[in-house]
Amino acid sequence: MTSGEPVTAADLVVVANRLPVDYERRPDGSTGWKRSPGGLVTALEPTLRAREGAWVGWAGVPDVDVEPLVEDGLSLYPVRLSAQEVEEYYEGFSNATLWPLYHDVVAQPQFHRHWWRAYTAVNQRFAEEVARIAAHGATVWVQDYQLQLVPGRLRELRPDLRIGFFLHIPFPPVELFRQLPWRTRIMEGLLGADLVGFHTDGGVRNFHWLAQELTGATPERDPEVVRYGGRQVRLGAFPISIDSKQIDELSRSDAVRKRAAQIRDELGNPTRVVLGVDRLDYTKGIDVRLRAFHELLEEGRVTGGDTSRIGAESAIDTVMIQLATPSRERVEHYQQMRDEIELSVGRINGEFARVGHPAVHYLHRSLPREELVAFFLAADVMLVTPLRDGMNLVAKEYVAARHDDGGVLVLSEFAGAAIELTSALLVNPHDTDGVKEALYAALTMNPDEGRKRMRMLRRQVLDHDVDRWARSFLETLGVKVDR
Ligand code: GDG
Repeated sequence: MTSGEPVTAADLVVVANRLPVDYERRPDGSTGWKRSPGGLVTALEPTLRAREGAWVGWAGVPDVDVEPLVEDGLSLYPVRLSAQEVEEYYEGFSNATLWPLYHDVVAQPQFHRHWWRAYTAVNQRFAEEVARIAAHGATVWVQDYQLQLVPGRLRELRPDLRIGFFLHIPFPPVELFRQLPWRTRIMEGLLGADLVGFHTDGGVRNFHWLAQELTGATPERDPEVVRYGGRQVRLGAFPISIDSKQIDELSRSDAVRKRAAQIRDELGNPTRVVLGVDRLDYTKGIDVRLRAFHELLEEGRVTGGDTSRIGAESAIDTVMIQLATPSRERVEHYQQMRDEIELSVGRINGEFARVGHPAVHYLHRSLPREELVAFFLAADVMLVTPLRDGMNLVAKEYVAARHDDGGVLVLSEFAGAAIELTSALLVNPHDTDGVKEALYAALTMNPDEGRKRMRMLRRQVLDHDVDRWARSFLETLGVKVDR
């Protein structure tokens, strides 16, 4: 799949922790690249291709030196990370310090000076690689919390560049951010950009305040601009989205529709199917929805696999499916949480399943895209209950997959998506009774009302896709995007 020479002076450079391909060591000893298609690459590929575009990131395997490559016409520049750096910069500072801190401290962040040192060293390396390959006056778009020092370092190395930064996770409230021992360094790093983007206005406000408090940046008349180091830094909310049309089309295909019907059949054709789809992460509130479902079973308002229980005739015959993609399995909090979730699933099934008919179906693996969309189409109720989430693309994907206007979305107020998806049943995930009642309301919703809500949700998601997101960020940064 690789051909051609990588560009040596790129006009537009995307910098992310990971490349859009993974380096693979195969069982037979050979090595190669596997595409790992994500929303970001889908959104940016046309623009990157239309210019002399390049992508800088880690190949996903430690301690390998790989040459720059061209993959489907896109120049990719791998950054080398040692096994120790993966442990300290990625699993440590990124995923055990910043991730919990930025998600409202739903788990305790760990502060270690050697993790911070690895984070600064790796950010420096990314910045140097970009400085080496970017053309004079090029545009650089830095992605996410793993690379917050890159804009600052890059500006020192290459003041000629136009630099944008987008944060995919929430930017935390002032009081929480101030816990970070290196808070001023992070703010200075981000202020190296010309444009700093967040999912929501809340992120913009938190950043605006902290920039003044920690770095002496001064406000401008425009509330989305601060002055720092003699330059103007623009801030803005750019809610990310999905390739809505692609999911809509996939969900209309014969294969996916057939598979959706088959899934319901395999579940024993229950009256209602409830679905959760997440990376297995403690921010996603998987425990919250299991608790709500468990209580509805205990109260006899729904029945799981065992329809022979006393009082079951008045209960709604409901099956829950939780798909949990393996994630960050070497980080301690994730191991603990996995154990807790699997314990809950076991308890619920122990009490409420019948042989061959579990009440909760739990899969800890990643599924192909088509299969995922078939699950969306098969589910009457989608439960998205994060304690905190930057956006949550799953909520938008569910909506895009419901070309039949069917299905009800129950969505946490603490997901960025709640700002746009106001016709969902919005819940506070800390309020178990509230989640339980919303789930029951979704299970018993009048079909006309359900369709009305879904139509409104679909209008929003189909009009605001990931292409529009990327275009609006780049245009605000001053890049002319022509397609
Ligand atoms: C971060 C922020 C923000 C999941 N399981 C499978 C699978 N997935 C796909 C989903 C979705 C993606 O993974 C998950 O995206 P989310 O947005 O829900 O969550 P994070 O991974 O935490 O993403 C988040 C996002 O960045 C973008 O800015 O929205 O707030 O935390 O696309 O469909 N895909 C396949 N099989 C699976 O089993 N194929």
